[in-house]
Amino acid sequence: MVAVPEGVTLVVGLGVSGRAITRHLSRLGVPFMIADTRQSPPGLDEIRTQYPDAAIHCGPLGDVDMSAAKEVVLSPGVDPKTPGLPSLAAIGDEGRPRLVGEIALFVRACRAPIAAITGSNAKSTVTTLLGEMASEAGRRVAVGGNLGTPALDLLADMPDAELYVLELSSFQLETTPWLGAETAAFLNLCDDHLDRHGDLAGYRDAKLGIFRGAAHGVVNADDSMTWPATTLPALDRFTTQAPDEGDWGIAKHDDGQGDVPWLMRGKTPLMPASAVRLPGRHNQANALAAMAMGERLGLPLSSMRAVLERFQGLAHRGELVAKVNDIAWINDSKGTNVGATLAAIEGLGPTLDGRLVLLAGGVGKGADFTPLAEPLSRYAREVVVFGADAERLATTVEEGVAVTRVDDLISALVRARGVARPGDAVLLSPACASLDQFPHYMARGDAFRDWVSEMLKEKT
Ligand code: UMA
Ligand code: ADP
Repeated sequence: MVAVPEGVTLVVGLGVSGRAITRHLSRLGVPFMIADTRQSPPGLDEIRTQYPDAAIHCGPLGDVDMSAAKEVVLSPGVDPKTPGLPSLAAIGDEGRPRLVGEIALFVRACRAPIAAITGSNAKSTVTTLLGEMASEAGRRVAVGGNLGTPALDLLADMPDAELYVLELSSFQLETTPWLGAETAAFLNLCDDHLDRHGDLAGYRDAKLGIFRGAAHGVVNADDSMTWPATTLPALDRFTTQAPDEGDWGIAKHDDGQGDVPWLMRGKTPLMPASAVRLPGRHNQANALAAMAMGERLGLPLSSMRAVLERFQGLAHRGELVAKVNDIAWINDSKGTNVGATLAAIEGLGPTLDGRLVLLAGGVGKGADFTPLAEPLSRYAREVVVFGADAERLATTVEEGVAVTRVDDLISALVRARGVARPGDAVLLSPACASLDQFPHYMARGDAFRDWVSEMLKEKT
């Protein structure tokens, strides 16, 4: 058993967040110790060199006596229920170490308004859109969180920021006792991370933390799971239908060229839906959510429109990699849950002359794949499954669509090349995390891209 010395902060996890936490504590001059559940976590030697005075424990957390610690700061990938950790419920109890995450430290140190975004899908897209809108309006804005740059690094990188736009995951929110966002959005909810949160209610509860102390909320009128459990000082709602008074939505508007769909605020037309460069209804919903947050932050409509008209989307989200022999190869590796894959199938399916060849599978995180069965029977030529939960996915959908089982993504691509016909789209939207076969979803998307480029070279 190793003990955390009296008054020392324990940092748990040596990943991207853990390293940002150590940098932050070091800047503040707070003494810390580090623990990681893995025997050889990544970056261990670097940390040893950087902080030679900090004690480091590698192995089970149950081997660490945390009772004298000033605080335990947990990385998001580590479950707060891991044996050895103080309980989350004990936050603030006298005489016991508090268990918090990186965002709690960020809130304490942050001196500018926070715009915070959560949801099962579209977080990165809305976070990036809002960041671009603020920047277009001339604001000094820092953008990060679950998106990539850890929130604590933003404080050091841009100490004079006027606004912090943060993408926050359920993992980050469950260890944030108070956020106090100027504007907070909960975009949508579908099965995801159930292996960690137990069930959908537990996952939703964690996400509702986005509203703790918020001055303004943005929720999805079409998804009651995103609505806060308590009354907020101000609330905006978005929908992909015609909006109620004051809501954000999409309705027909006669702009002199006939009745066409426009993004609307109540009865006020904002911009033609066709002017939003990102494709699909789901992205129009994303545009409305970003605009509702932007309006609260005082951003002019002209800046918000300009960004929506030019923003082409992030890599690995519905990204057209190539079109060969009238077959589109689309990388949606960030489709890591059923909701994202549904949006991809329903957005793309009706636009094709041919059909979809879907490549899917990996770690299903306990989700129910049933919602995919009907749209796949309508739009897919074949589903090629691979990875840890391939069999469960196959048995859920195979009544309505042809299914081929393969070992990995490369075999799935080879199979897809064999079955796709002109007019089809080969879509990697796995509805699963990649961690059984790849380090992360980016590596999976890169493997897809690389294979497609090699195929193109062979053809020329
Ligand atoms: N790990 C251990 N033992 C430890 C510490 C970590 O086994 O003691 C494992 C975790 O179980 C996990 C991996 O190491 O499998 C990484 O965990 P971490 O907490 O160190 O993660 P970070 O490297 O700090 O990255 C995290 C987010 N990752 C997770 O929440 C799993 C990143 O989001 C985020 O960009 C980064 O902080 C900066 O804020 C990634 C993600 O997949 C993109 N997020 C999930 C999602 O979007 O669905 C929530
Ligand atoms: P997140 O950060 O929440 O994972 P992203 O913006 O990275 O969100 O998108 C993740 C996946 O969700 C991508 O596959 C993307 O195409 C899909 N997506 C984007 N917007 C929506 C939406 N409004 N509803 C469902 N899926 C969406």
